[in-house]
Amino acid sequence: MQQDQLLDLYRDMWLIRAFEQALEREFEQGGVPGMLHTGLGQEATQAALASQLEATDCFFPDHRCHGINALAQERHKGDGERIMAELFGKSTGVCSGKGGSLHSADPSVGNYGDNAVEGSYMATVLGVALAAKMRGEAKVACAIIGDGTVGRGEFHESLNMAAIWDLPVLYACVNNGYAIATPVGEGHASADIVDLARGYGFPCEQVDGNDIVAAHEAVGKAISHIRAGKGPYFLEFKTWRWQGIFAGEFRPEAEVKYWREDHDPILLANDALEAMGVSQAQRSAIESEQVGRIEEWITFAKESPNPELAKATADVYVGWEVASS
Ligand SMILES: Cc1ncc(C[n+]2csc(CCOP(=O)(O)OP(=O)(O)O)c2C)c(N)n1
Ligand SMILES: [Mg+2]
Repeated sequence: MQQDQLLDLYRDMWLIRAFEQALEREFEQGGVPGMLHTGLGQEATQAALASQLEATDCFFPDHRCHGINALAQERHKGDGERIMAELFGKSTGVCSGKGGSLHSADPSVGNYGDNAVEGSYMATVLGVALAAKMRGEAKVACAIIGDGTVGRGEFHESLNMAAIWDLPVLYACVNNGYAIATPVGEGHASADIVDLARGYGFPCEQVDGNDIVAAHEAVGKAISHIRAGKGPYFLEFKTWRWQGIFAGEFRPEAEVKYWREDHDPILLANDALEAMGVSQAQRSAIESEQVGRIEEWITFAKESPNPELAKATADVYVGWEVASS
């Protein structure tokens, strides 16, 4: 990978990390409504996907994808701050503050949104892919799912149908080792999800999701395959989420140390940049620039107005406004 490209991805990863850390801080102070699942630790996987999906593609983010959502806004419309505002429930958010973390969507940048039912969009993604195929569009329809989703029936139905109809689907399975607190090897017949996907007969690959160079290359290869009309592709990203589900750490100390200190995606990219001769000062400047930018997004979100009551049902029901009493 060229130095400029790695620097761009490093910048993207820092945007995600700064976003999630600032959001976590604000959440703890009570400023962010609802629940919060962060993508901390998964920045390389997210940057690899966000940097290569076009606005005319489609992706269904999962509950840890604030980073991908923000990067998609930023890259295609230059308004990443609207994802932050959405998480704060403000009227300037991409869904006017009514979507929050799980329902942030903006199809104009390819973001078709998540919902609270894990795995449900494994079915929906087929519809987008089938429509694209029937219209002759070179669209990639991407479903970003956690390892936990693999236990849902829709996972297998989706892979099977994509295979027999040869649909342009990119399955991006983020295997962070746990669903809630269940280790992946206890919840599924294989701890390597790629083994379960292989039976459907299309290309499947497992990649180190914390290695931005490897993750970026794998996504590029998968997208080229799909755009060439060769059907679906499955990628399993091995990664780890910093955030547990409950307060306190439930994972073994050595495991935490490995992922947070020895195999952190940003530190790995930092080392790769150092090896390319990028100075510490330049790397630190990227970090400060992104941290500063995110603080501006936080201010924007905090200072934005709440949604108006009169618009509470707008865009909720198609062609039907509910009168507010
Ligand atoms: C159908 C369904 N079952 C259960 C839940 C509750 N739930 C929310 S997150 C989660 C675990 C998801 O694990 P995984 O897909 O591995 O994602 P991670 O949080 O590890 O990124 C569960 C079971 C849900 N949202 N939907
Ligand atoms: Mg998981």
